[in-house]
Amino acid sequence: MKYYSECCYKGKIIAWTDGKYIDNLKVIGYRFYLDFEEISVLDSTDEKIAGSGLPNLERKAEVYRETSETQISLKLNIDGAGSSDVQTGVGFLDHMLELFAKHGFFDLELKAVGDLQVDDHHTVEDVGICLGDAFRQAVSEKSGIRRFGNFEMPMYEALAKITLDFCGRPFLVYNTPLTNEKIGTFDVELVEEFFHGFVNHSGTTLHINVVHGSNRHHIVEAIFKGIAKALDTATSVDERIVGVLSTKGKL
Ligand SMILES: [Mn+2]
Repeated sequence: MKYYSECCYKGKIIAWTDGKYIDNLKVIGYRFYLDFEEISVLDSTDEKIAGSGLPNLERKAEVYRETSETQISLKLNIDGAGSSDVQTGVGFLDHMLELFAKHGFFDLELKAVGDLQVDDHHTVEDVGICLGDAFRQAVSEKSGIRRFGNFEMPMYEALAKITLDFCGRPFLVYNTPLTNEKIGTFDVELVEEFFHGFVNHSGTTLHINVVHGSNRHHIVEAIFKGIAKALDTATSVDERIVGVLSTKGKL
């Protein structure tokens, strides 16, 4: 056990051996192997470990998606610092994703090349899809995560009430006073498209209820910030949770 305290790090991360999770090992940068109650630090390049079905200790994901309409590469670290490098060609979406990363403490690198000569639709929708894929990958088996998250986010006169469940069942409630207008050159209706893509690919039940608000920019910003906060909670680890938080035993 001598390496245990030396190598602890933030977050409850678990080691894996013989189909059993071992709680309260907190490891980043090392991989542990539990064998007959002894823990040894092994090189992460060790093939035995790399191929042994260890859970995703680092809670990171990389997604690449290419269609005839868009080409998107995305890197996500759920346990980040809120840094971002986002280039989608859609300025308003970049702004939303930068503040999403900042307020959720996610590190996000995203580059999208889409058919903006048509309009922003495919790019916005496909970025939502890739972000959803990344979250699903990064939480892996969802072991230890709080699963639920909610936040009421004000932005001046606008108030967005966000409620989500990282349960594997995609469902979107999108209840806002937004009408089909533009924010700058951005079509407001694409916000709903973005979250449809996100929900379907992350496997979340997401309720977006904007209680009130009049400025379109404020309303959408409140939505993105509120979701960032709710996701930060839902994906965070509660040390009391053993396995997944479900009576079914699976999420
Ligand atoms: Mn703004």
